[in-house]
Amino acid sequence: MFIRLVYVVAFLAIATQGADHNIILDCKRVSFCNTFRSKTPNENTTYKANLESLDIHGGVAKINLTNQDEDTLILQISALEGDKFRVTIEELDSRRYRLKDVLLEEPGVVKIKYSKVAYGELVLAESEVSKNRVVVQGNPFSIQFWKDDSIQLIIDGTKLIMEKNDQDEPFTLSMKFPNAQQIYGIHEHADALALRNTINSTSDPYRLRNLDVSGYELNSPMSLYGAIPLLYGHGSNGTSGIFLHNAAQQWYDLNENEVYIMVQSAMLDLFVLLGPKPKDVLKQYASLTGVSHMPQQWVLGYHQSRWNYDNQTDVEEVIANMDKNNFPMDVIWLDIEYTNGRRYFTWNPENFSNPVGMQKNISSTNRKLITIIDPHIKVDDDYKVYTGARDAKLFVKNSDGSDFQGVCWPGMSSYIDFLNPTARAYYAQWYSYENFIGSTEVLGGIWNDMNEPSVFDDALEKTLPMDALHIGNVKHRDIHNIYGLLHTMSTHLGLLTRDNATKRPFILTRSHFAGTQRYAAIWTGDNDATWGQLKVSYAQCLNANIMGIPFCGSDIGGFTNQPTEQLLQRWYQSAAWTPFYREHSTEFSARREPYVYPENVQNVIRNAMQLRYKHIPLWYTLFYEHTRYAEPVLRPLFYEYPEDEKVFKIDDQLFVGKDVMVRAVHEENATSVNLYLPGDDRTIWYSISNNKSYEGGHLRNIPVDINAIPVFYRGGSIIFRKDIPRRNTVEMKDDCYTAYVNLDVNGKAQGTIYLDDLTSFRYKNLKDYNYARANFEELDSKFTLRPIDDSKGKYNITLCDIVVYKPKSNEVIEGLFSQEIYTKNKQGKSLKDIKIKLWETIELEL
Ligand code: MIG
Repeated sequence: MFIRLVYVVAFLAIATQGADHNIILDCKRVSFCNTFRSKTPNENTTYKANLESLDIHGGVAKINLTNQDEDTLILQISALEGDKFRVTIEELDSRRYRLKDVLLEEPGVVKIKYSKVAYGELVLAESEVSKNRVVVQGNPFSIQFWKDDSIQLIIDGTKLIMEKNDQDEPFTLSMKFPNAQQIYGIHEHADALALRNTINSTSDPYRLRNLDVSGYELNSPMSLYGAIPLLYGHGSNGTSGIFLHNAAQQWYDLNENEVYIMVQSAMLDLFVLLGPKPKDVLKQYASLTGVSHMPQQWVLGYHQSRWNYDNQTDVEEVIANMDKNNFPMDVIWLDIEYTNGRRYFTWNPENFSNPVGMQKNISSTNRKLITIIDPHIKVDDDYKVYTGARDAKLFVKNSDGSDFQGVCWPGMSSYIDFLNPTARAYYAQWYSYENFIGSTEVLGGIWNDMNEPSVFDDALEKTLPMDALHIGNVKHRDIHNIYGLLHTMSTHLGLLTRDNATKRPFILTRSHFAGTQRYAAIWTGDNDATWGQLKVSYAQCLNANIMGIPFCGSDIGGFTNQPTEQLLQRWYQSAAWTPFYREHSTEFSARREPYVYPENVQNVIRNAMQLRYKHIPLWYTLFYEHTRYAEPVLRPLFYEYPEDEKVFKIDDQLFVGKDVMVRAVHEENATSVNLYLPGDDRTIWYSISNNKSYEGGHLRNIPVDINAIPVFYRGGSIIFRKDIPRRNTVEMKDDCYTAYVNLDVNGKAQGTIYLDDLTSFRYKNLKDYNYARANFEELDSKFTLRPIDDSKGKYNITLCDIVVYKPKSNEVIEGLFSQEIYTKNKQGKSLKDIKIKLWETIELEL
């Protein structure tokens, strides 16, 4: 009780004041950051590359770096399949930690067979005619990465520092993207998508160190819950990237196209992604860290959450109220209070005395349940999850070898050492139906929170101490940023095993790292009920998407404090276009389920939610395309229009796939909003919010009212929707589709549709899916659906109708567009009566 009170008070204080800078460190208080930020190597410590020392072994080039102090470092360069290079630098006697668990597999090496030294430069390539080359300059030491005839990246070796002291083994790395006009990436910060300059400013560098930051601040380089050390150097002439494969604390100082990185410890292991377009960089990155698997379809519906729904009756009433008021919903969530004293994998015997009965009731309405499971384990001799881990020595240790203990929600707790595969397997088996007593299939997913990990009584930064030990005496310092990733690996294994790998696990995680996309979705944590937080949620999820994690969302309304009705409505409208669509709020705010509001507010929210549900087929197809092409589901404008400088800083607009563009309304009392329509005078944007079409290539000011935010379909696209309002995705299953055909200037349009069994891995293991391309040409009014590949699925659909959008005149900069609705084919047969086998080609004449 005491602990609870303390944190209630702390929480309230934090919620109103922003983050606590006594607890969260800035660069000045982190010794290596403070010293490195202003330090450059001197005459004696500057490294040169001894080009004569070149030794190519197994296709990998090794070169010695030395300075006048007679320190020697080993530089290794390898060329990788798919337009990538890898660079490592370490001491001769290096004992630096080599990260495991992050990469999909050991990347395939392309052997370096060509090397040539001339004029103090060494050229390395697969062959003399290779398009990808590395040029190492001896003195001054630099490494250039070439693609075709352009330098994509230069590492400035004269700024390299690599040290060892009692606590740390920090290093620096300095680089420049010659083609770049803008740097993007290094998730996760509450800042603009287009990163700011931090060098020579009062700002700290951007920091990556996973922390439980309550009350996080906007426009800040302060680290949040996740870390993805991937960065894009982007310009209209080309894009390339780097991925620093290192999970220790790190800081990034930016200045135009230059990046200075300061890292606390572990290996300097850098992947260079040669681009040349944002799409290529992302694909190169995904080839290293993987893509997400398909979510079950219900996960794309609406999620209703709250800290906390108090008891079984509360849960059932929320669902009943949603139904009574016609709000669609797929999932109800339970936060920490459902457990017996925050002992995860148990139920509170009073308030959740009949979990099985509750889940039956949830299931009878075709809904699912998701519950929270955190990584800290209550120290309690009567709690088997604890005693089992303690006896098998599966907890993180203090530096003296005893089990680490710290305070978290349950009181004194220990922390599973997820670096240890045995510990992952141990924790995983608690998810089984036998061990997690009272759980059933209706428990469709798991929420992993507090996994930075959060430790309340740690005075500095509320997490595990740097010198805590993991298996093999690995210092926590070296793997801190992957603790959450490892936690979700274990949970994923647990859910897979629980259902004999027949169901796609769904996990929501707060902490994340590169590779998290393989296991989990993320949300943006404890945001606040402000307009600025609504705006930044787009930037954060766009950034997550270009960092390879498509499944992202923010707490609708803001976690802390109370949203105004207007803010809440705008949030529902904007979040409908982010992959993860959940309302969630802290126990210190008033209830905010949509039905507690007056009817006019309810109507706006209901419309937003229904618009989301109408587009479920689009979301589902986009997730498939992500698995197949490693394309993000949400895309910033620069991703689709990389040459157009006008889009580089836009982050309150986004693309869902490539055909839907949305502008969040994040301004209070807006009666109009400015937005940019990319493309040129041959591009048409159809607004589904005001039924006008617009020409591309212009900044526009567009009137808005509370009923809708601007949403556009791209001319040339076909979008499949299910327009009949239902209570959830399950009940939409057999509904007919409407194809929205959005003609381009040539009277043509194209789109894709994907279908499978919605829940299993048969799409992956047995090719049990259908993926088809739709085509429409105005000239002959023919609508064609053609299978894209030789998949084995046998899925039928029907079309309720086909709606064709077309500008009224040929030269419309802005004007109402015409809509033609076809419900029959030319022969007069109702479209609804035509069974479309998605594995065959079908032509409909309209
Ligand atoms: O310190 O489980 O971000 O979504 O409701 C707060 C209680 C702990 C933080 C999560 C929030 C969740 C809350 N948790």
